[in-house]
Amino acid sequence: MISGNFNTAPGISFTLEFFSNATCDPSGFGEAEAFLGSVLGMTDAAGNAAVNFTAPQVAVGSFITATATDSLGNTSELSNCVQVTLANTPTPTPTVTFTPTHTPTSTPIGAGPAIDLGTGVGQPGGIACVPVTLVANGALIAATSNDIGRDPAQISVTGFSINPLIAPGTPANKQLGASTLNPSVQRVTVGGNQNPIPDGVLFTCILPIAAGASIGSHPLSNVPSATDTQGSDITVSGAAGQVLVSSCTGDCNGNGTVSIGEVTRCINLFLGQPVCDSANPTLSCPIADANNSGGVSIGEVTLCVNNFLGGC
Ligand SMILES: [Ca+2]
Ligand SMILES: [Ca+2]
Repeated sequence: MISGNFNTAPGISFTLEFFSNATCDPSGFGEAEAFLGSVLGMTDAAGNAAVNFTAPQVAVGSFITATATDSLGNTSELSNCVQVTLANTPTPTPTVTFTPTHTPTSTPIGAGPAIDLGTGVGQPGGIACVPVTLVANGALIAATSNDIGRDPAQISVTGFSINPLIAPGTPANKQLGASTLNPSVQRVTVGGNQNPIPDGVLFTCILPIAAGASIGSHPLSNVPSATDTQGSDITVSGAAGQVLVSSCTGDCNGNGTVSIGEVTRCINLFLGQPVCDSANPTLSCPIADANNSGGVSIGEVTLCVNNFLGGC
């Protein structure tokens, strides 16, 4: 059983169909001999839909193909064939770690406040979305500042997007400010009043990746500072971040494979979820946007599916 969850506009349906074939068409692309099953999403009034796909047993040596269909009945071409090997279902293989991932600052009891940079994943010529997260550990923090450094030859900056949950109009009512300290360091501030900031994402960095950027991890340095609700300086720590550059369309977390959950994220982007989500960075996946158009097409969903079926 493969499960996932959609969250998008209400009343939208989407189907992903899987087929098995005794042989593969000489073109390398699939036929659709035997229907295996489908992942179906129909969102409810709140925009949620659960999807489940039970993959039946498939003969070793046969070929798997897939199509994606949107709510208007537009169906993608059949994907390329993927031959079934010993693990004889198209279930996701265990994920393989190919680069060091964001070091989660596990914050022990009694630790001070921290403002951590996260990991963003993107392709050469694309963008990465890197969240910056406050863990107050009980401190009442009213304003933050982070000096965020990078190699400007590889990674540039188009902007910073405040988490809408703390933006003007919310109880925290915070303003975001950004300035350039030097060609490789940006200072980003969150503040404007003495209201405490709740734990969670402060803002997301939108970072264009050079077309010639090398595949792998590009570090982001982080020098944090903060003041409390009395206006006094308060000591904060902060983890460094990174941009993971990959060429695997749909590999939202940059671990080298596309999981069924990442296929679902590709579909949600196709349905209108933003490629960078400042309120919910775990939904961001700019690497699903293969042509850097700012959105994900049905053809790009098929690329995600192909990388799910055949690996990157
Ligand atoms: Ca992945
Ligand atoms: Ca696109």
